[in-house]
Amino acid sequence: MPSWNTVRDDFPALHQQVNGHPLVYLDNGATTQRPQVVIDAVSRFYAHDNANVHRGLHALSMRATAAYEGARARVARFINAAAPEEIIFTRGTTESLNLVAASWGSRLQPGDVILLTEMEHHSNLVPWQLVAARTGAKLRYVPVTGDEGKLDLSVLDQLLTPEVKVFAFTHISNTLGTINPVAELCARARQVGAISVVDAAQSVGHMPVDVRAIGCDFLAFSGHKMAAGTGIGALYGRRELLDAMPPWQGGGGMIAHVGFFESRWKPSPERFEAGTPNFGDAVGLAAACDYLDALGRAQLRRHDGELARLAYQKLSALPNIRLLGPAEEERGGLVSFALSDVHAHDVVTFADEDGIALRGGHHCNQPLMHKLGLTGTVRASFYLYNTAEEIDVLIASIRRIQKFFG
Ligand code: 7TS
Repeated sequence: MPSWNTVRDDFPALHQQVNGHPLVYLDNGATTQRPQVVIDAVSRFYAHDNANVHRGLHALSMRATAAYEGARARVARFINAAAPEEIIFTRGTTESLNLVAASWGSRLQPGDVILLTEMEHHSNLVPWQLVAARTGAKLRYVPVTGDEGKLDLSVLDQLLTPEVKVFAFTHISNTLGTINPVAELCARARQVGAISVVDAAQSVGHMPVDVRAIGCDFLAFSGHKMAAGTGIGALYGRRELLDAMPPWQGGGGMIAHVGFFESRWKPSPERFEAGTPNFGDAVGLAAACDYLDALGRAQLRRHDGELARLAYQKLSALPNIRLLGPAEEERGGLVSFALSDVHAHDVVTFADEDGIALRGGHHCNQPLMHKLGLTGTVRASFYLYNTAEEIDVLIASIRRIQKFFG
């Protein structure tokens, strides 16, 4: 049972020096660190139970299959899906969103509209551009209000017309930190008969997420942003939608019957999992669900939110700084800012000298950056093991950078 007092001890990667300083890891928006229990779960699986899943009647294959399907049930419980069959394992958020766009999106026609927002990560933007080019559907965007970084919902009625067939949006913006009112957006989509797709990459490991309370049709996330391994993630989809969707990749594991000229598909989730899946990391993802739930995701949300608020306050006291995103409680666990006359990459390089891991750049939000007249920002993103003391280290480092650049 993890405890808040000893939480840093659970993460071996945190205990190291970088450039002669204790590591201050503030790049959790890109990927989080893994606790030892997750590393051990994966390593135990490979050491004892490793075999391909669904393919054999021998003991190890049965154990591996039970572990893989157990992980699916655990992930379903983590987001309160109605059934394990509503969870498709993927490589992560990007693959989950590509799956929806390619498979569900294949029914789109000229005249149909895909509604997105200006704060989407490229992975919830480019797959829809691809499907729009293939089908003749058009793209529309809910605008962002400016530096404050909220969705301008005053124009939603004009945008969300009956031609809209899909409304896809992020739960938490990876650049602005904005938490969007996802349940309200899903309800609005439903009113015009559109499906809703939620990008939960930045939310699912940071706060309670309940797909039935949100009322979404699809929800995508990545294991590596919630203390699990890379190359594993999931797509949640409502079962009746999944069962009516065509496969998007063909291969072993997804078929009921194959002839030389035609094949029939298994139901969901197998239909969407062609080839050998990443079962080792699925086991790790289930261990991460256990770990995060033992800490409590409501507490996690409070912790990350408080650090972000503290960082926002302290940064806004500095001169020549432009802060993005909402100042108050609709903010997730990150802060994003630009210093006048210092390039984001220089800030990241200087902070690294102080042992601090940040991210600088467009964060895969190029259209948003263009709209805001920025080439990039510096981002500090927090997780359960970060502390208020680390924010002081960050502020001291930013002061040093500002002094150096005059
Ligand atoms: N959606 C959001 C909101 C994200 O923040 C990211 C990754 C993705 C989708 C894609 O996730 P993936 O696991 O499939 O790559 N965001 C970031 C980031 O902010 N810095 O590095 C990756």
